[in-house]
Amino acid sequence: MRISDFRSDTITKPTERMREAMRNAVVGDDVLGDDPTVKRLEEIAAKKVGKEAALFVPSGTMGNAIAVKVWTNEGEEVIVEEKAHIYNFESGHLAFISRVIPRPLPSKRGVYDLDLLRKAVNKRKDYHVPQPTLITLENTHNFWGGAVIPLEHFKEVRKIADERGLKVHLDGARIFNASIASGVPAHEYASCVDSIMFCLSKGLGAPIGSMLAGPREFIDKARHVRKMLGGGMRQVGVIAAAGIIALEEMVDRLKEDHRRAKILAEGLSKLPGIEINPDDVETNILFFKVRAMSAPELVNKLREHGVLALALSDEDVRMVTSKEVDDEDIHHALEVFEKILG
Ligand code: TLP
Repeated sequence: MRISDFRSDTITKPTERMREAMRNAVVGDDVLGDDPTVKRLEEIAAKKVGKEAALFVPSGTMGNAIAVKVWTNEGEEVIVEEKAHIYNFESGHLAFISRVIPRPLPSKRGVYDLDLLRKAVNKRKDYHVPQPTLITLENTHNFWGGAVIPLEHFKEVRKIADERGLKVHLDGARIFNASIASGVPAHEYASCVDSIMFCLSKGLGAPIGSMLAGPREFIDKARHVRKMLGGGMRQVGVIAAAGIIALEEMVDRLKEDHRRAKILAEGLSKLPGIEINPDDVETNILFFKVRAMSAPELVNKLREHGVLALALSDEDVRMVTSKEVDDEDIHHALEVFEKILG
């Protein structure tokens, strides 16, 4: 049976070019600072997002956790969007590692209400009141269905942060999806924030790894926190080699994933018992509501026919396109949906 896997873009497997680069990678002990392949990846990554320096980390979660730890002190407040991955899906590291208070704010598809944000930033200075020191952004926004956050919003958030000297961290796990969809280079988004994390292991296809980028002094501190968390890796050029291919060869093809997600969304929108607006699908992630049965029930039925998706609540299903699904998989998925719901 054909298996079409739409659970995530984290399922992507390394390309032949990556495997070849991994086999041939020149390596050294990166904790001692002598893995030339990691150094090259960190230079390429920093340059891509226009930052002074970058650090290779094992996961996006660790990259975000390190950034929060470096930018904040215990008991301070971190402003998060209420559906943000960093707040909802990273096992609570804000509390566990950084011991900060998340201040969730509502948004319109990941775009903060500027009045609410300004209010949250300009809190009364009073020793009773925990003071915010960091604002986080997410682009593309996962749980808003891969929404692209406009550059204009980044500029506005920067301005508000500067009113009280706050730092801004971007969870840019899928920043290249945002960039391909909007035509805005990744370094332009990054120029509005103090630090950015982005993943090599999602749509870009590397097997493992994310990058954290920012000012050199920030990255020096981040290297220390990475070691503390057990994220110092030794001959890791073996993996970094795949990351270099990811950044150099895998960005442009993301438009294919976006095109396929749109076709899937349009097909789904015509089916009874499914609620989705194809206009909301800007990149490679789509969420829809199921009315005909529960989301877990639908996902189980899909699985029986070789279509894998994730139920993220009783009524919400998420599907993600990646290099592991082709046009035939889209066709297969729509046929199976029709069989179940049609
Ligand atoms: N997202 C995963 C799951 O955790 C939901 C996925 O399948 O989409 N930021 C964002 C916006 C993410 O979507 C993810 C992973 C991360 C951070 C964390 O990255 P990893 O999985 O490398 O720790």
